[in-house]
Amino acid sequence: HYSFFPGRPKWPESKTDLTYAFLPANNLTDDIKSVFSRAFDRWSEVTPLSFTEIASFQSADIKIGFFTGDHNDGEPFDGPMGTLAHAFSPPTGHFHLDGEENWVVDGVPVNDGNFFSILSAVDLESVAVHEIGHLLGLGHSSVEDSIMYPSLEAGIRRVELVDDDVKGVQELY
Ligand code: TQI
Ligand code: CA
Ligand code: ZN
Ligand code: ZN
Repeated sequence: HYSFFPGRPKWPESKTDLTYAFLPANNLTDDIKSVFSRAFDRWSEVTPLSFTEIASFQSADIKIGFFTGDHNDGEPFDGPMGTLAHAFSPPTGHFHLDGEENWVVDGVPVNDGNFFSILSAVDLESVAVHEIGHLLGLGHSSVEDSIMYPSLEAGIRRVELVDDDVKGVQELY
């Protein structure tokens, strides 16, 4: 079953048009950016929310960036595996990903593709859909195939919302 963060934080009722931006220093390719766009679509399809990419990192509601190690928010990243990403509850909008993961985009490793990196491959879209759930106010779910279930096997893709995810987010918005 789905859950919320303590105090049930959510984006204000008046703010259904949310914007997002990528950390300019990351210089992400269009392929990587489109993964996030698809991940946002999954959630906008079942809520009154819309998500639009804007250029200004400063003024975006949701700020997406890849970081390595300590990046000054008290939650340092840890290299391959362990923590993959973290997102803060509304209305903070910070969405950080560990730049040292062996990210896979559409089945293809972003960095190299050597045997060892394939063993720890993590599907970027799956993590993005999960973290956006957190950005919207969802905590973890006890339903095993839900997007918000707190575990994902290496190399596995899990991008489709299930009933439990939809019910959870629709209770908020
Ligand atoms: N990052 C954790 C997560 O997003 C951060 C976290 C731990 C957290 N406890 C929390 C966030 C409680 C909110 C509430 O869950 S992670 C997965 C999954 C992570 C884990 O890097 O461990 C995914 C990121 F579900 F596979 F375990 C993405 Cl999909
Ligand atoms: Ca890590
Ligand atoms: Zn961070
Ligand atoms: Zn989580």
